[in-house]
Amino acid sequence: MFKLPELSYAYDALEPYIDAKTMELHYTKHHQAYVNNLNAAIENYPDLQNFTLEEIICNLKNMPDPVKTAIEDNAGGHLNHSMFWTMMTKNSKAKPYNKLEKEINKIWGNFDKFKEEFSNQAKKVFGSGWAWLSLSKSGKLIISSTHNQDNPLENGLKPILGLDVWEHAYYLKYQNKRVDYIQAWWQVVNWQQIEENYNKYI
Ligand code: MN3
Repeated sequence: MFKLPELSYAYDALEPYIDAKTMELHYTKHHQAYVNNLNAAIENYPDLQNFTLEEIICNLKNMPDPVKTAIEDNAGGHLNHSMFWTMMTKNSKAKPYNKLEKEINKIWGNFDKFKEEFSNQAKKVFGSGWAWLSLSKSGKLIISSTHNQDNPLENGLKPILGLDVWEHAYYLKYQNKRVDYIQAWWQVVNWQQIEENYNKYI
């Protein structure tokens, strides 16, 4: 059965950018609910219980019809949030600094241009969803977004950076001001982890 992964920092570690109350609710309530609902959905399908999360996400179309939607929503929610927690740190460097930095500069010209495009993508997500930086099949970095809890893996992309723009991720502190949340979030991006994610795929 799937489990909530451990958080490697305290709920208040990302203050003032991500407030402790939001962090706690997001992790202990929202993420936990995705885990619980995913386990409930696969309860009667023993063979699915041996799948990794990634295997489930990459095989959504083969999931049993009665639980297909529940699996899509909750496996996605579990994977997205498991990734998201590791993509943030209180010891954030201002920007990527290695191979990823070079590649970003090559494609967008400089980091600020990249940041602007990613932020715009995040701002534009209508309703609930995520903004992503991923590697395409041909190994090119691309910015995209997904709705609800869809993950870029479903489209054959390899996600290395993601931003949750569901209201539950920011409403307590930022209310309707998603743009302010996006701007603040850049202060806690764990570029060391994002570089590692990138290196894993290239
Ligand atoms: Mn969320």
